[in-house]
Amino acid sequence: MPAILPGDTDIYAITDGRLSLGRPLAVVAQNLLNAGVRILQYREKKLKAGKMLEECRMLRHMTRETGACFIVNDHIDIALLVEADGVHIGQEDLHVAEVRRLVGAKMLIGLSTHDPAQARAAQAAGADYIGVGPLFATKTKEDVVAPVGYDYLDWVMENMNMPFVAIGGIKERNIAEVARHGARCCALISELLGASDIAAKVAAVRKAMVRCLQV
Ligand code: 3NM
Repeated sequence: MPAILPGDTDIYAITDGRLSLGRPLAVVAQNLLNAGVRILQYREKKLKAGKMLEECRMLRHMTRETGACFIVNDHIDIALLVEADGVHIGQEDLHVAEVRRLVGAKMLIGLSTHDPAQARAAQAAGADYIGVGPLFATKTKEDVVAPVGYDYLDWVMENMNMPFVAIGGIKERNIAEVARHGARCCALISELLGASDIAAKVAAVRKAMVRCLQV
């Protein structure tokens, strides 16, 4: 089965143990997957590699059971070890071409981009999808660049022909506007993980996205 890309679904969920209200990763992930989330990225910046591998093995198992796409942030070695569907990297990580040499043709490579030049370079280098953001201010990512607002998203809509995921400060309250600007797949971290009822939040976010498309 080919891996699901951001263009194929609405919500791209990303883990962060520090924002999960103390709930275990297994519970948070199960809630997200039960709510129908079809792309899950493991993103933990402060854990040791051994722990990350253990957690990724668990998420790989859970995502296989539900047919969801599993992406590992930053750690190409762990992505390979657990046979993830993809790896997501940033501008300061290994170049996409080098990552491709390591992971082969089948594994998806996602690259965070923050401006048009980065988007074009990502496509030229063979990335399978790009992150487009941060749309709004966010406290979730350290060393994050200044919000790019809708200008960059609008530019991507007009000029790029590849799957992308909008990210950065996206909430239930602003996702309709993001969708109105053309985003069909949005990544939300604090909004989903910080919800006391994750399934209800996923449903509400979806509803807000769909409502905007019907106007
Ligand atoms: N990447 P929240 S913004 C992980 O712009 C990440 O590339 C970004 O978290 C980028 O939904 C971001 O809590 C954090 O704002 C998004």
